[in-house]
Order: sequence, then C-alpha cells, then structure tokens
Amino acid sequence: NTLRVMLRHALETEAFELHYQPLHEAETNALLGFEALLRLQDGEGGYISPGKFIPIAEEMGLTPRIGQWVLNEACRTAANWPQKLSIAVNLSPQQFREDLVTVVESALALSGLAAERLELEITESLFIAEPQSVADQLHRLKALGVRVVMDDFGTGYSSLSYLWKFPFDKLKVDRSCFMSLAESESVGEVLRTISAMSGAMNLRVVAEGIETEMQRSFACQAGYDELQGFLCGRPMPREAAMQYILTAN
Ligand code: G
Ligand code: G
Ligand code: MN
Ligand code: NA
Repeated sequence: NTLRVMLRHALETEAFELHYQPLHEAETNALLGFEALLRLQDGEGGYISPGKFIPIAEEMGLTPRIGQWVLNEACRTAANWPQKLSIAVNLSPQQFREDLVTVVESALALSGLAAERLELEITESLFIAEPQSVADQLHRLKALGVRVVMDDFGTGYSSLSYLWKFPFDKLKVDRSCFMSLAESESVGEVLRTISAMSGAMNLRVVAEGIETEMQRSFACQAGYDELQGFLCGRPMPREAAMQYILTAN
C-alpha cells in the first residue's frame, strides 16, 4: 500500500530514475548502445525494481504516463551521448491503448534523437489482447524509423507466429535460457537453433544474461549478434553510463 502511494506521486516527486545497461557486439566487443531500465527511489538511498512495481502501476493505470516519462528521459539522455549509440526502451501493454505513436514521435522531436537510434522492446503478452491494433501501431512506429524488438523470447509461449506476423528487427533471448546452458546439452542445441532461425528471418539476435566467460564464448560461436549481461556491464546511472561511453571502444 505504501508502494501504491509512492507510485501515485512518483512523477511529481521525481522519484523515478533510469539506469542504463550496455549492449556489445558479439564479434568485436564494440559498444552498440544501452537498454534503459526504470528504477523507483525508495527514499532511503535504495531502489525498487520494476519487476515489483510495474505490475502494480499497470493495475493502477499509471503505465502510459510513466512510459511517456521513460521515453522522453531515455531519448534526451541518448541525444547527449558523444557517440551515435542506440537506446532501447521497454514498453508495457497499456501504452498501446493510448496514442503510442504520438508519444514516441514527440519524444524524438523534443530530444532531437534520430529515430534510427531508438529501439522499442515489447513482450509477447502484448499480442494476446488486441493483435490487429498492436500490429497497426508497430507498422506506424516502424514508418517513423524506430526499430522493434521482441524481448524475453524463450519464456511464455515464444510463438513463432508472432515473429512471422509482426515486423520485428531484433529478438532478445531471455537470460533464463543462457542460465540453463550448463544444465544440459540440449539447451545449447536449442539456443543455436534460435540463432539460426533468427538469421533466416533477418532478425538480429541478442543473448541476454551473459554472466560468465563460458556463456559469452558459447553465444559468440552460436552466432548471436549482440551480448547483454553482467559480464559486459550492469545497469548503471546516467552519469556512469556517460563515463562508460567515454572509456569504451
Ligand atoms: O531491472 P529488473 O531486472 O528488475 O527489471 C525487471 C523487469 O522490468 C524487466 O522485465 C524489464 O523489462 C522491466 N522494465 C524495466 N524498465 C521498464 C520500463 O521502463 N517500462 C516497462 N514497462 N518495463 C520495464
Ligand atoms: O525483461 P528484460 O530483459 O527487459 O529484463 C532486463 C533485466 O535483466 C534488467 O533489469 C537487468 O537488471 C537484468 N539483467 C541484465 N543482465 C543480467 C544478468 O547478466 N544477470 C541477471 N541475473 N540479470 C540481468
Ligand atoms: Mn528488455
Ligand atoms: Na528479457
């Protein structure tokens, strides 16, 4: 309940913060960009994770407004980086019920960020309710020049039909898959197959949750294009991300 009260006032009290986690090119280790991850300040110097508060914010109907803040803040930050790196933003299903295309257009216009640098990450739960309206909006977003990413692949239904039907540019394979890698040989086979399938569909494929050198070298050999995980870098505040950029490459 205190969480509900905090959430209701979090935008006015400026209690939200974005942290940025790097994505690196598998082959060259070059820094490609960052994923923006939302954090709620707990008032005692710590943070509450979105896994805890996003479901409640959804229930309270707050995610469209929070999501608009996230888009504006992420685009403004990326526009100030000294290199043309990409910025990925996670969207929640409710944002597709409001005028998402206008919100994205205005975040780009206000920040001056080129649309080609913005990636929008969505999960398949989105398609269950209103697939046609979601598809229409994704096509309109792509027409702006932004890229659309399927997140958390390998959890839930992981339906191939979503990959056929919707205009994705990139597929992120969930970290739980790479965490199971050590458990059995067949996991590795499946992860290689997903990478090959992505290539056949012209999708870039990202390995998430890379924590060990073993996972990293597996992902590289299996043909993953991009790596994300604690081995490359943890989510970090805006100032630290700027330092990271200045010392990377
Ligand atoms: O950072 P953490 O591991 O706690 O993130 C938990 C979940 O919250 C992840 O699935 C991530 O995609 C999601 N998430 C992070 N930032 C945002 C955001 O700005 N909006 C939405 N809708 N989800 C987010
Ligand atoms: O669902 P999504 O992929 O957007 O979730 C991103 C979340 O995953 C981030 O909040 C981040 O903290 C977490 N994460 C990123 N890399 C790693 C990793 O290597 N290990 C673990 N355990 N979590 C990670
Ligand atoms: Mn994500
Ligand atoms: Na994920």
